[in-house]
Amino acid sequence: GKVRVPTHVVSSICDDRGEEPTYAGVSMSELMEREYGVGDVIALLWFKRHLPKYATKFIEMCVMLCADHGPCVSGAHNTIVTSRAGKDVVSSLVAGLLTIGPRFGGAIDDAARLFKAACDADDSPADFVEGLKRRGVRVSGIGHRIKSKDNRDKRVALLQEYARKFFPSTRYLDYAVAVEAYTLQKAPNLVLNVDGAIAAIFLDLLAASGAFSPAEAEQIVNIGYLNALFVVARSIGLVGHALDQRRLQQPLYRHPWEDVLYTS
Ligand code: Q5B
Repeated sequence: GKVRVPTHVVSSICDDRGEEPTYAGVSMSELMEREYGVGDVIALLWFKRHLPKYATKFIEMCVMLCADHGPCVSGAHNTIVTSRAGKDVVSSLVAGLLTIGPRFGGAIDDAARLFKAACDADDSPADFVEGLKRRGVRVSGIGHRIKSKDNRDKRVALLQEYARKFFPSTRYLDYAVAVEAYTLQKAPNLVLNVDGAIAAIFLDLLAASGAFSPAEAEQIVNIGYLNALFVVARSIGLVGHALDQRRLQQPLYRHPWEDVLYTS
């Protein structure tokens, strides 16, 4: 019989060999005819399945609400400085993206891992937080530089409101909010932040939408799909910052001496 020549690449994302490319078997024409959105495209390309409307809308909300958070955050600052150094859009974008990590925007995966393990084990919020403290580990998804108990993050409120209205279960979100109630007793800025809210609600999507098996949910959390949502979202804002600096013809950035404490 026929023997398949071994391939050097295995890919399950997009098949471009036919008349039109397909995303998880869905053709470009079908995407247009059915008026699918970016949430559907992410569902097809990343998770290789259709997700219910409330879930794709949630993904789109994450992208929209995380698209930008002003010029002062780590990512935008790096992008602005790079653009002002005369670099191209791609270099400026990448300079900003490289700041996304455990402290800034990239705490979603860790928050999901921590909330999932603790909630599944029925750990009380106090045991969860104090246990991490003993290990010298910060609670990912908790804490913000400018948001606090009295200056809530509207993005978090909007995401929570949406999940409570449309999700079949908000068990993980409820757990994250209980953790926040505990951490707020320690300091007013230890709020559930946008990374933590996305993490908890995504866990609810994985657990209760019926679209994923428990093993698939576990794999998605372990591989690290969720920080990628922030990466996709913030790329929109970072490109904006890069182009903005060019449009405004901003000169090379140099940090002022008076803002540096020289200790040498
Ligand atoms: N402490 C976010 O800290 C921040 C603690 C904690 C236990 C915690 C911090 C943190 C976890 C990572 C995370 C996502 C670094 C944030 C985002 C997107 C953004 C950004 C924007 C956007 C802020 C002071 C004292 C210390 C700490 C303790 C702080 N956080 N303890 N668990 N989670 N969070 N990141 O204010 O005893 O004095 O040593 O790492 O979820 O990135 O808009 O800016 O859209 O762009 O700088 O929203 O919370 O405070 O580091 O000086 O800590 O609080 O141990 O205690 P701060 P620090 P002690 S959302």
